[in-house]
Amino acid sequence: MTAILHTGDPERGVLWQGVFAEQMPEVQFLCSPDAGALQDVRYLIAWTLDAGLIARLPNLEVLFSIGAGVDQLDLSLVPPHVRVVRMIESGITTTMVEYVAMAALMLHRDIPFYLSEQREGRWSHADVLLCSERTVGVMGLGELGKASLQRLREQDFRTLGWSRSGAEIEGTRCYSGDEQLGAFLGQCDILVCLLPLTDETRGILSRELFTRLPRGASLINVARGGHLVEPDLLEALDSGQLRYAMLDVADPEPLPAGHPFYGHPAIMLTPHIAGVTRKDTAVHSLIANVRRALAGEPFEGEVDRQRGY
Ligand code: NDP
Ligand code: OXD
Repeated sequence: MTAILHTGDPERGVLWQGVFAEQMPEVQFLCSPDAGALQDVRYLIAWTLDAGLIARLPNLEVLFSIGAGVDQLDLSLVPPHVRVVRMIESGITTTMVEYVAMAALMLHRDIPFYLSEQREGRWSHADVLLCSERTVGVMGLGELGKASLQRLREQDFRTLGWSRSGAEIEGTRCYSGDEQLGAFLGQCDILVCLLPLTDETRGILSRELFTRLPRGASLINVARGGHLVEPDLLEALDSGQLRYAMLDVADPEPLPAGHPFYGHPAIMLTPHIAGVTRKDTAVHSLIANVRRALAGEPFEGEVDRQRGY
């Protein structure tokens, strides 16, 4: 019998096992490697990988990521013929869109400034602009970047997008590639990073990039901690080149105790909760993709292993 093996959160495993039993009884759902015959496992769903486990799955065909990103999976452990599929599901998209909208509004309305004024017992004002007077630029125009831009437009922000190959998005001017990065950055009052972490994008949020933003711009990083060069962010905030940063991701996670980001008045931190894989919705995306695998149809969210996303 064909089997799918789930690793990670045991509570989620038990819940998904029940859904598979009802909706896809032809595929055995294993909640742990000891729960069945590993030679039957053709599909693995995981957040991170264990080298020992991969070696025990001789018939693995597809690795499904629990998350939208795949950089946390060490793909060097996975034989080249195994296909890799990222998670596209409404729970991640909805929570990410809500987070980006909230973060953009918080920075737009100077909430980090007011929080630190409150802590100092001061009652002072910053200038109030309209959303329509502020430009938000999103790096990465995939599933999450496009959905976030739609909400930002609905909030009346001026919006821009940037990606590798460019995109056509009504109401958002889009830029592509290294040649157009400067023109994009030069207009962003608030920059949102929604890129995958690859060899090309690691460290992209650096001094060089910050100096291309208008002075006093703010940063929202909801992608991966590895995109950010931490000392460059501290320098840009301290010099006034950047005004605020809202960071949902760090490297490593959790950020070690005593790290300068924790107490920095211009930085707001959240512990990687921007886009959350929802147990109740993600299982249906997984089932739809397993059906595609069985039918030999293309997956939703297949990763190009050469490109890294
Ligand atoms: P997609 O794969 O759908 O989109 C990726 C986008 O990034 C594409 O537009 C792609 O360009 C662009 N891109 C990739 N490489 C480059 C490059 N070198 N230069 C310019 N653009 C590039 O990803 P998602 O939208 O689904 O997710 C994005 C990331 O968000 C995930 O990889 C993950 O790291 C992060 N994430 C974080 C979460 C959190 O809770 N903080 C939750 C979920 C995801 P092109 O269109 O040309 O291919
Ligand atoms: C993801 C994440 O990639 O949670 O989905 O970061």
